[in-house]
Amino acid sequence: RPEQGDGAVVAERQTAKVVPPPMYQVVLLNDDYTPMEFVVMILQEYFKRDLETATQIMLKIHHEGRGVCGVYSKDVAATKVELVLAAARRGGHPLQCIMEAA
Ligand code: NFA
Repeated sequence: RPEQGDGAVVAERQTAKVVPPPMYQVVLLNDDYTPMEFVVMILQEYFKRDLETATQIMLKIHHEGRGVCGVYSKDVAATKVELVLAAARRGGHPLQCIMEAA
């Protein structure tokens, strides 16, 4: 960073220096026991999806085995996984939730 004789720092054009933070997908996995309505509720409550979108994501998980609920920074994704797993255990459901690099 260039400096002048009087100590003033001169602004310099910034080139290809700002890198975005790594992002993580939060993924729900299908199982045979968790009720569909519970999964829809989880998607609305913890991933801020409206009823129609939550239902579409739930059905995708049901049919394809897994589905992305949202993409977040590492800390936010990790917190969502913990909150979803805690809610599932409270409800007595085996629902699994994981995070993976996006
Ligand atoms: N497969 C579950 C059922 O038939 C529903 C489900 C959907 C579970 C998405 C987990 C994730 N009750």
